[in-house]
Amino acid sequence: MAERTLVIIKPDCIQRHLAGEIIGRFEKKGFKLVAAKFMQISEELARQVYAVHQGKPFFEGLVKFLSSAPVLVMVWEAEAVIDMARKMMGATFGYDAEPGTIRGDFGCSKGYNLVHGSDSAESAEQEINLFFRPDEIVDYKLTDSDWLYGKND
Ligand code: D4T
Repeated sequence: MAERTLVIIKPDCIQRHLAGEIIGRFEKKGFKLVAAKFMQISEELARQVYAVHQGKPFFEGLVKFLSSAPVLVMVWEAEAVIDMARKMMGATFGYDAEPGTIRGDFGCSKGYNLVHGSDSAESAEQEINLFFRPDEIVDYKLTDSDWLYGKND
């Protein structure tokens, strides 16, 4: 059963010209892009995205960072996409993320981390609803989808 996840290509990733690289990784993995929006996140929306971290010492800095410059917000769809996308992103910060992961390959910061991915089905639903109306999510079939999962049905 396909699930969906919200991915944000964060301000540092856009400024470092890495958006295409990140999109390419998800495309090549086999994920299906079903929604995308290039925008600058308001401080108010950034607070909502990271509401679970409210009160933590890094919260204000995180809100400032996320709302500081444009981002690309996307919804990707695949079976088990939430877990796979987070594995592809790696540990929270580049300085200790494994090589081969997005953060491990492209980041060495302890403050900026290039991408965001939903961490559960519940947060994916909540985060997708923060950025997209249902009619902004496109339902379609990828022509190679029968070859992705190795099933005969
Ligand atoms: P996100 O949510 O951006 O995909 O990152 P993670 O899921 O990998 O990490 P997280 O939820 O633990 O942290 C959310 C966000 O807060 C920033 N952060 C985190 C920070 O600035 N200082 C910190 O000490 C921690 C733990 C980075 C990501």
